Amino acid sequence: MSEPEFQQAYEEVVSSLEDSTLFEQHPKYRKVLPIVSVPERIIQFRVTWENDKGEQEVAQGYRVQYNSAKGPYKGGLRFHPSVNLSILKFLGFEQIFKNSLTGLDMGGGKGGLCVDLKGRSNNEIRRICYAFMRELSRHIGQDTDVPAGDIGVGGREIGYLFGAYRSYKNSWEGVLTGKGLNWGGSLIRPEATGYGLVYYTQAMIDYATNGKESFEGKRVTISGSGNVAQYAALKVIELGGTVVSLSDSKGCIISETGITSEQIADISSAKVNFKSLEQIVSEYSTFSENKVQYIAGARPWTHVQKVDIALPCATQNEVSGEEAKAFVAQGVKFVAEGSNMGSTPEAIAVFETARSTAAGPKDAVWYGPPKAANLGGVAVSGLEMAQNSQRITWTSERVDQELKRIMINCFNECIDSAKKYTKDGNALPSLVKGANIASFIKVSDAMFDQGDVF
Ligand code: NDP
Ligand code: 8G0
Repeated sequence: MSEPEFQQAYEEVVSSLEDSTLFEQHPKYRKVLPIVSVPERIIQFRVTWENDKGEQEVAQGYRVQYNSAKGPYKGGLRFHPSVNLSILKFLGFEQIFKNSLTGLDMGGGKGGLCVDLKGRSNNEIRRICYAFMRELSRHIGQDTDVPAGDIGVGGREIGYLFGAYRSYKNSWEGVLTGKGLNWGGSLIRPEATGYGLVYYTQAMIDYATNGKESFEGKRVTISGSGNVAQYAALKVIELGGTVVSLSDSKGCIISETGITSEQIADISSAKVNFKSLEQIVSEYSTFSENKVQYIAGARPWTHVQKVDIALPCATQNEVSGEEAKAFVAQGVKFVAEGSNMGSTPEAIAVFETARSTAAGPKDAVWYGPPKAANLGGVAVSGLEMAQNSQRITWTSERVDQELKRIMINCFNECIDSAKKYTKDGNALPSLVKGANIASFIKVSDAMFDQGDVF
């Protein structure tokens, strides 16, 4: 079967490992690859509901339960017309390794539904979520598999999915994360991926400049305008940076002086109602007071100038090799991925070459891979599970502090593993190789201990 996205994610991990000294130093780890690449279980199911016109619709639902050596399967649900098994396998495979880097007890999984929710009524969205959970509820549970949102699944959908689970199973339990704050959710979960991405990038800046620079005064290009992009942008602004772009599936907005937090608040409320950036820019007063440029059908990358930092936060393969070259040419020094597999392999190669051939840390381009840079979301999901088990709620200060600690720990682990196992490690460590090696060792050791690999 042709599974291009999964193949791409798998090959990135394998090439990091093959480039390292891990297999030379410990040949047993090679045995893990053919085992860990096969999901423990894939559930594929029919989802059917009545639309607002009284017609029956049907769509394909999935849950890929990839690996449970380190804890219950954990990972989001994507509701998007592009959803297929290759995409969910790539996301599930990434999730296994990412989750191990959080330091919390979580396995890896991913699921979703091939559907476009855009333009559907609240009632129809509720019926779709209930129909999806009618089957999924047989396969998940707080100690088995704990899904959350992802593209197309936000707080509203998690509410309906949780209500459906509760009703079908007669059980109120921490079976989903990203829940409402008044019914078992964790403070800072909505913010976690975007905030964590910025904390990870801060650690990159710190390392490269020996603590001399920060987000203050930096120009940042961001793609996407959903959950991850919004909170990354707000944190960049809070830390004194300028957000020069955002985007959606139809186009991008560019602001030389910086998109404001008021504009982001308007985007946030309009996106729940499926408005495009083009509509938002023409309808909301925050955009008439503070003009931005809208470019239809384009990603922001080659339309921004004098940028220091790039944070892709929309979807997979949204940075091409050519766009990566344009970043390097204009002096971008930090790229960190909010989206999963945001960069193509060609783009990663461009960034990694610009790191390994640099004269020193300050001249290098630092590439923060998604399985490290965006793990803040699933990390706070793990903290939500911990709070649910204890039946208590932590303060936002405590969750935010834990999130920072987890992001910085993860950064240090990436650096340490790159130094220990890569040939060019000591001078300018590769974060992508470090993340792949560190996480592969953690997952592999758990699999050996439990007899998954022998
Ligand atoms: P949202 O659904 O909230 O937002 C997605 C954004 O990306 C929207 O602006 C959407 O545009 C745009 N987008 C989606 N698909 C495409 C496409 N094919 N081409 C161009 N633009 C597209 O999702 P999230 O913000 O939650 O997720 C964004 C990325 O971050 C994903 O890769 C996700 O896997 C990853 N991620 C999310 C985490 C989380 O906690 N939510 C955690 C870790 C990673 P439009 O509005 O037009 O639909
Ligand atoms: O919280 C989660 O399990 C979750 C949700 C959406 C995306 C991700 C991810 O790490 O990609 C995790």
